[in-house]
Amino acid sequence: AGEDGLDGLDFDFEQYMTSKAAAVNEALDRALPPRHPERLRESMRYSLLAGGKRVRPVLALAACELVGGDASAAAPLAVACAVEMVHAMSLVHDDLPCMDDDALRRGRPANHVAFGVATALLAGDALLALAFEHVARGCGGVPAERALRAVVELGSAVGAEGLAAGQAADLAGEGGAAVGLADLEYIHVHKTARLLEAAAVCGAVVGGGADEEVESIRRYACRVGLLFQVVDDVLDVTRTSEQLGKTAGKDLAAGKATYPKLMGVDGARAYAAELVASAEAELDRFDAGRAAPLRHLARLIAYRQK
Ligand code: GRG
Repeated sequence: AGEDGLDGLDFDFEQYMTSKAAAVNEALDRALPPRHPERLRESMRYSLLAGGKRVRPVLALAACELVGGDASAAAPLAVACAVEMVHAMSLVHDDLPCMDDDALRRGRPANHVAFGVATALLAGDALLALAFEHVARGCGGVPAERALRAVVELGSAVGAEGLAAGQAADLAGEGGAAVGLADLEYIHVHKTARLLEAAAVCGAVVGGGADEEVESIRRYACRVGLLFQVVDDVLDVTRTSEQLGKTAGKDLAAGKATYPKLMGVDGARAYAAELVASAEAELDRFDAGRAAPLRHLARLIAYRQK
């Protein structure tokens, strides 16, 4: 593959991503209209509607199309919006003073800085509840068994087997507990990969995917989630050494465990290469044209330079 790793992929991913993200943004705006401009609602809209690459919803829609579903139907759009609502909730809560205590998110004041801690907490709670309400409302057109599977998938990705578990493990590490490679993997699988997995699985389930197809898509998404974090850690090191004397990456500065620290930069690069190859291998069973968006996404994450 060439420098950007996209050789041989004749597909306009940027156009795909832009048009899918636009459909998601419109649906999110409809899901949470500014009808009652009270503070709680404003705070929810602040974090749901301004910015964000919409990777998770696009993954849900692409997985739906991969199994032959219609991504413009109500159910796929509903699960796509729901995963973004959960993601927005997790960012709002992650930034709170009792968690990561970050004042900035996506280049502007974090939700609790703009609206206060109590409102930010409630906005996160309300976004989480809305996610499930939204799936239930939007899945009327798919068999009830599939709608229920989507709800179970989303719930397990958020709860004590998902985001909340990952965050708890991460906080334990910050509290001084030793973090080895297995712990680091646990944190990233739960904090990052599980929601990407749920996005892809829910899209494929409501799109009518067969069980083996759904499981391939699950493995693909889990590997892409880990890949995202491994590459992030590597870029943190290379950026830092390039800008010696300038700001170090936040995690490095905080002395947090990272892949390069635990396996060396070359080891982490080799691991990333393994992850992108094994993620892509899961797509081999599908029609090449339909798999192109997800193949592209995996390579963009693997070969990104910032
Ligand atoms: C309250 C049940 C409950 C759970 C919350 C706070 C928390 C538990 C979990 C934290 C999860 C978290 C913040 C994970 C980091 C995930 C990550 C890779 C974020 C960055 O995602 P991007 O790059 O962000 O897709 P954009 O801004 O593009 O949306």
